[in-house]
Amino acid sequence: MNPSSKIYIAGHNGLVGSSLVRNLKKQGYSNIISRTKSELDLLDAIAVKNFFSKEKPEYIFLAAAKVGGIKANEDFPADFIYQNLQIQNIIIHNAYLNKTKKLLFLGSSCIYPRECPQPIKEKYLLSGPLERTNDAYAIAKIAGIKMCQAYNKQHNTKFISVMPTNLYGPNDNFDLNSSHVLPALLRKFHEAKVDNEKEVVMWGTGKPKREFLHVDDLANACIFLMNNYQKSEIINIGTGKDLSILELANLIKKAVGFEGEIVNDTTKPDGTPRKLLDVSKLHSLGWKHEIKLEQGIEKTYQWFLKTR
Ligand code: GFB
Repeated sequence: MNPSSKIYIAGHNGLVGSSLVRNLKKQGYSNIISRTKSELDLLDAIAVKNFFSKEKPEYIFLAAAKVGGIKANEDFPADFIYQNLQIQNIIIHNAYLNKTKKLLFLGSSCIYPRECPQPIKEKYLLSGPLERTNDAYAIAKIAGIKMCQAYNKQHNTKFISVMPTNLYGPNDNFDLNSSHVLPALLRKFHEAKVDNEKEVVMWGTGKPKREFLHVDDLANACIFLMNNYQKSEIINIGTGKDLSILELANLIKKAVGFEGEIVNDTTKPDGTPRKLLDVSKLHSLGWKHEIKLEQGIEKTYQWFLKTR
C-alpha cells in the first residue's frame, strides 16, 4: 500500500475495523473508505456489487463479521453461520471481479480443533473436531480461508488470511449476554464496585486458558502483513502467552479496585480448554506485539469509564 492507495475497511465501526482506521490514519494512509450499516448492508449482494463497481477499492481489510462471546455463539449459531458466510462470500467474490490488489481476511483462533496440541501451529487447521460452542462460526471462517486460497489458486488473486487470538480494547462489546470474557468482567467488576456488591460471578470453572491481544496491536499486525505477507497459507496473530480465566479475573479485579469475592457459575460453559497460538511464523517476519495485558486492561478500563 502507499499513502494514497484506496483502502476499504469493511466493518469500520467494530472493535477491529475502528482500530484499523485509527492506525492506518496514524501511519499516513489518507484514502480510506467505509460505509455504515445503513449506507450499505453487507448481506445484500446487489448493493455490495454496486458499491464495488463504483468504488473499486485497491486494498480491502475484511473486518466485517458477526462476532460474540461463548453464550452468543451457543445461542445464535444460525446467525453466526449465515451472516459470516454471506458477508465474506459477497466481498471476496467482488474483490476478485473488481481486481482488488490485495484483500486481508480476518479469521479467528476458534477455527482450530478443540483438542489441538499447544501452542497451535497454522498447520493444525482441519486436523480434528471443533469446539461445539462455536462450530457454526468456525465453519464460516474456515470457508472464508478456503475461499481466499481457492481464488488465489484459480484466479491468481492476492487474498491473505490472518488468525487473531482473543481480542479486546476500545469499541468492544460490553453487553453481558453477547460479549467476550474480558469486557464482560471489566463491566461486572466495575458495577460491583460502584454498587458495593460483595461478589462478582465468573462463568464456568475459571480453569480454561486464553491468550489476549490488544486490538491496536492486531491492527498494526494486519497493516504489517498487508504490506509484507503474500502467501495463501494462514498466519496466526497473538502474543504467545496465555493465562487462566481466574487469573484474568484477578487482574481485572485489581485494575478496577474491587475488593469482594469472585464466585463461579458452573451452569455456564467453559468452552475450549486452551487455545494458545504459535506465533513463530509472525515473529520470523519481524513483527511482535507491544501492549502488555495489564497495560491493555488499564487502557480499556479508562476508555470504558470515559464512554459510559
Ligand atoms: O470470551 P469468551 O466468551 O469466548 O469466554 P471463548 C472465554 C471463557 O471465559 C469461557 C469464561 O470459559 C467463559 O465461560 N467466562 C467467565 C466468561 N466469565 C465470563 C463472562 O462473564 N462472560 C463471558 N463471555 N465469558 C469465543 C468464541 O470463545 O471466542 C468465538 O465463542 C471466538 O467464536 C472468540 O472464537 C474469540 O474464548 O470461549
